[in-house]
Amino acid sequence: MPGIRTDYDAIVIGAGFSGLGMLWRLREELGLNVRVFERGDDVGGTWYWNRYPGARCDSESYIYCFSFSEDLLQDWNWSGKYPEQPEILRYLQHVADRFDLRRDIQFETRVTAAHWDEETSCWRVTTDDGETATAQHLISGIGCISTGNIPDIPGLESFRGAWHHTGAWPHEGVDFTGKRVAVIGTGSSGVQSIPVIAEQAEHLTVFQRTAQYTIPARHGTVDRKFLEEQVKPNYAEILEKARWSAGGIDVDFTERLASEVTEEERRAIYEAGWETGGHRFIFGSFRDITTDLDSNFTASEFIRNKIRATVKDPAMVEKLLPLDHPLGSKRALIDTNYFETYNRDNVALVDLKKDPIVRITETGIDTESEQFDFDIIVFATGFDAMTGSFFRMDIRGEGGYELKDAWAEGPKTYLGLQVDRFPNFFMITGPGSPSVLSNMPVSIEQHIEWIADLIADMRERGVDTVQPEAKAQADWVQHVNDVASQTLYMQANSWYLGANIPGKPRVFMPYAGGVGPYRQKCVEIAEAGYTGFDFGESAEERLAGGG
Ligand code: NA7
Repeated sequence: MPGIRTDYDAIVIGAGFSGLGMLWRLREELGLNVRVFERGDDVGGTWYWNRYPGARCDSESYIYCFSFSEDLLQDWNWSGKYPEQPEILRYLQHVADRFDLRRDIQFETRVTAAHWDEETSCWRVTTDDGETATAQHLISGIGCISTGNIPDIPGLESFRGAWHHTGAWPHEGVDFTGKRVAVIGTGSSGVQSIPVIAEQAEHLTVFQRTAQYTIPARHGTVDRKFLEEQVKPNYAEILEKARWSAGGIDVDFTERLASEVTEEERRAIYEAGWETGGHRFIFGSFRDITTDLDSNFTASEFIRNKIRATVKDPAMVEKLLPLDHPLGSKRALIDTNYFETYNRDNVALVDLKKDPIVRITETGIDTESEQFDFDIIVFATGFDAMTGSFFRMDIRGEGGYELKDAWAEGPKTYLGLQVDRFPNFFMITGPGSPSVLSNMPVSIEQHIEWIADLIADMRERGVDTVQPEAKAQADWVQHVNDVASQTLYMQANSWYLGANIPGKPRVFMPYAGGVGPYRQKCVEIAEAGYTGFDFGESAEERLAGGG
């Protein structure tokens, strides 16, 4: 080891999928001394905080897992087709216990600042208990959607009822029985929680800003036969396929084009996809619905017709029809009984585009034209995604350069992994990588392995520091923008673009080039000796230079 004396070889922030996997790899494969700081009192990350009713993952359960242990893959049995939040949390707790990870995790400890110390080439990390620890490497496993967005609506502090954000849900749960409830927001969290809350509450009013496309998940218990006969014996191949796929799952995008079939054939294919449910509706129907507006229109219109056929009240249908953006330009949603819920007598829907919220009062919510009384308000209003959680920490690189300033025009990274002038700072699924456009564990593990390999390489070379070259970073940022500009993602106001946060720069943050192509680039860069990365001097070079 070069001559750096620190408390730890690496400090990892967060004990979700990313932090747990990173800790395991650095400790078990590289033998490093690692400390994880986690603000919660247990592992889980996203799945620790998002405990709202109906919370579950949209990836199918068999593919939502770590792959580093074949025994773990074989032993763990999911019970649902999609993994539900309580079970994902149990899975991550199991991983922490099984691999004895807790002993290196300090819970209930929030990282408040991390400053690069040029004198000693290490990170000084300050936590909310007032302690400071040093480490050669700083690795963020803080997640992409972990800082809740509570809109700045006047009067919230005066509300006498209870209010909750889906991403910071009370651990003891919320009893909606006999209550008048408001849900603001119809993204993934709203679409998942609205049907469940509607069943419990006396009355539910949904406040919708953007009408959504959502596809039935066809959730149910896991298909044991499929799991035992097709998945377990073939796990390695399935995961390898996922690693090189577009979205980090083992399902290929069909090559069929919507423009090449008759209307009748198209409808039959959409119907079959609708019956299968989930994201396979998109992957399995036509390749061009994600790239070509005319083809996309056929799928969008198919879903609008499903809404028209499902929802009985024509006035409700009007509000629920997504007309202002194409399918897939915001995050594709999957649901259980979402549109059906609007047929219930105890559910009302407010279209905020026509009747915006003016204020929150002591007793409820006032829109421009109506006053509503509520006992509970649920904010399903999403997150300051991808960058918000970084900005909650005071991160400073060389010369005290603040990450906030480096990213003032939107996040700038090389490969979503590192930032110029922030040596030895790594991000797992940072902006500029496929991250939120993929099945997260696959992208997370790719970064974990890649970061660990790079650190191992540095140790072999005997160098202390690594950071991206400014030009390599600028080129990558340009490439991320170029790829995004060719997609339909630019056609909607989405959190991918920062559009949900007032004042946030409008920059498409994840990399839309696909998990497999992205992985290929990362492999090529590593194999070529980490092109675009600038390594500090080795101990030998320093000695030769008299330093
Ligand atoms: P999302 O997908 O960001 O959804 C947030 C919802 O809240 C969405 O319908 C927003 O409308 C709405 N919203 C946001 N701000 C406001 C204000 N000020 N007033 C009214 N409505 C508002 O967050 P989720 O938690 O549902 O999902 C996040 C991710 O978690 C999800 O994509 C998965 O990756 C898992 P908008 O569409 O912006 O008009």
